[in-house]
Amino acid sequence: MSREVPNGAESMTERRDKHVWNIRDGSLSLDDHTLIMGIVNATPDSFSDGGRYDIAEVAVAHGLSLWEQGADIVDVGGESTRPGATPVGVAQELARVVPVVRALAADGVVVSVDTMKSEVAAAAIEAGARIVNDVSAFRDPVMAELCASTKVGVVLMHMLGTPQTMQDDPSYGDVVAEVAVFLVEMASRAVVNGVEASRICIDPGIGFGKTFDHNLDLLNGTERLAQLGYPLLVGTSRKGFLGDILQDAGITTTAEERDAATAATVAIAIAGGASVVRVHNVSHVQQAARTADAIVRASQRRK
Ligand code: PMM
Repeated sequence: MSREVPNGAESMTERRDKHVWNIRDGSLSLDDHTLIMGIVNATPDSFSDGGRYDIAEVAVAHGLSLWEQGADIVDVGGESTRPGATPVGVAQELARVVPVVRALAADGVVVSVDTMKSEVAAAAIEAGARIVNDVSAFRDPVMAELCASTKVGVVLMHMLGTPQTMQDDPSYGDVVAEVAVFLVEMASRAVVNGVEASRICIDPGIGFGKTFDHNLDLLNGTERLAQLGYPLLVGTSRKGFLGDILQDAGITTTAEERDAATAATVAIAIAGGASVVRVHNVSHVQQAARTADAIVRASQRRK
């Protein structure tokens, strides 16, 4: 089941030269192909079954199916971060996330936990999570130390404000420059707090305190963001701005109907140098990602 780089005795510098992302107990190659992070939202609003199924069971089955489709990482979250979403308490998030992480990790899946809470991250790591995906980039003061001591991979994402406030008139001078400065600062702060640079991945946070134009500017700025010295993750999957683009083109879509639009953004992100894409429909997006990879790598070989 493993698609990982063997965990040898190389130095950190050698590993960075070879373009790997170090995670807990191993590393993921960034050279072979763009990594696909499949999304599992273990939240009741994500399943339209009216509560007929046990959420954990459905979430585990979904995670396994994404893994079998070729996801390199399965990202498990128990708190919706959509604009205006109601925050959930620690106990509830723990109850949603930990059983799903444990079951997937036991099956050999590389699991990341999508959380802003160090208590949830700690329990998820204990249950087998190897990456912490924190959309707040370590606002919880314990998070950096936890990630440093457990040697997990980390995703540090840019968000303006909180999911409750982030879409209240977000404004920037130069969105790409400001997001870049923030990400470099957060990564440096993580390093100061003991997180090895080779474990850090950065993410501009598409849709998190961004207008329609900001999202497009950030995607057009992928190349700048990918040159900041850390692998870049881009998460556009099914997001509202894709609905707006399609609406402008006379195409009305639900979120689930935006996988072709997502695939277009994935190709653009990969052309700009993104190393990881976070998506709902792994099998669909994988075709776009592998195609973009082949084109980008052919041009790199000739340089
Ligand atoms: N987007 C969402 C949740 N978590 N994590 C990262 N690193 N990047 C993202 O863009 C991101 C995320 C919100 O999307 P969802 O509710 O569809 O999962």
